Amino acid sequence: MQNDFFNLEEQKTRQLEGFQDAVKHAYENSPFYRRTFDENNIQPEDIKELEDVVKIPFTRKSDLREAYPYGMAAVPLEKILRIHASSGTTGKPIVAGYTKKDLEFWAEGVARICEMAGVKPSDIAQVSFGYGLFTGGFGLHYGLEKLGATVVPFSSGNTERQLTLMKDFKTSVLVCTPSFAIYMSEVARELGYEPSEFGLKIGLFGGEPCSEAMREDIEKQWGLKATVNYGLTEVIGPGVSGECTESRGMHILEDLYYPEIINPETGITLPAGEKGELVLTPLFKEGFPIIRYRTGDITRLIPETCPCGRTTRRMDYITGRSDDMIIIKGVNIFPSQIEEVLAGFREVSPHYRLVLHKQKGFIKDLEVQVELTPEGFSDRFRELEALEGRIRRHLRSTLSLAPRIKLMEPKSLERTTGKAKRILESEEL
Ligand code: DLL
Repeated sequence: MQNDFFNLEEQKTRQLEGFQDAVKHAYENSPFYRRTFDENNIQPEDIKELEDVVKIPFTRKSDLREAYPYGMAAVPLEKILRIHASSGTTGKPIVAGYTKKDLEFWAEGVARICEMAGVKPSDIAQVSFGYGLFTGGFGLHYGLEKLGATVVPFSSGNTERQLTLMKDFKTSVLVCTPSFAIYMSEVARELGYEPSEFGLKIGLFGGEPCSEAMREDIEKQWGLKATVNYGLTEVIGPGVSGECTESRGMHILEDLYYPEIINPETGITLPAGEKGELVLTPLFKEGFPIIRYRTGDITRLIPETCPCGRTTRRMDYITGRSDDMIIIKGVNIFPSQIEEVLAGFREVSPHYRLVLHKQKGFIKDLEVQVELTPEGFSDRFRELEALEGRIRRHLRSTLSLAPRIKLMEPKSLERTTGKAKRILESEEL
């Protein structure tokens, strides 16, 4: 298996060659890219060095929607062995098709991510991501198998049974979204178990943001080492980047994926270390190649090398999606900013929801619904009112806008076995 300790010069050369091959393959085999490159007067030979990649136009989610279902294919369909899709909230799903080679590279990449997180062939890993069109279940499954771990392919849902088998099978690695890990610990306690007695050692979490407060909560509840990994269907699925045990950002498998950070408004590449939108190009993909894909995810590339010694660059934790940005009365807000403020209050739990009250399509008001912890809960109105006031003041100084706060009883917000849905819209007349 490829490791993540590269000679940096060799790495650059390999990336350039990988990028050139990816562009050539797309141009020669994908009608979509042939058309796009021709329209922009670009030939694969124009990419002579890595700096030239900016000549190539971005691929956007809308391009993939329009190509539904097979418009992005660059091989005859009989060479596609598997199809995944991501639903999103609106519009047609995004479809991804994988050849045998794509599946092999994917599994190898995920295996490396798991190894970085400290998973060993002797581990028993319970995959509690959904198996199906979502890439999480199958993606982690084949990567863990490739690593040699024992895989329990549970899929999501059925929480009580998950817990029973976890105990009986002596599961050591839990694989799911961070919000499901929190929910499982709550259910475990309700059933009279102490989560830390399950013996879990490592958590492989991903698919949605995991704030520091969530991570701490999960580690404390389960007594495990939580690691975060990142990926997306359009590019491959999970396995684009993942944390080593230093927990200081996610190492990108740079021999497989070429990262760039751009200003989401201008599309211009940002200097090293600055925060912007992540653009990714997988360098090996045969079935549905994708070049310079605008992920919508906001992060930065960390310029310093990691104390673990791996030479692959790290990306910081995702602070939001460019399309998650809420604009109220001219103020730009990311849900992660609100989450950070809430995390500073020990009286509230990591469960929250943002309700956008809209009028004629515009956001008129923002309501932050946040659940109290059992310790934070009080039947004294005055205490709750004071807490509400403090949260509101903190949010106002961070956001320059004071949202409505609604304190909710413990365990009253809906729990999820997959990705948490934090934003709701309500149209007022
Ligand atoms: O969520 C792939 C995946 C599965 C990654 C399991 C890791 C583990 P999609 O359903 O296409 O694919 O959703 C991709 O989810 O663009 C991000 O906005 C978000 N996302 C994924 N991982 C993280 C993460 C999978 N670690 C979208 N932190 C991406 C924050 C994440 N957001």
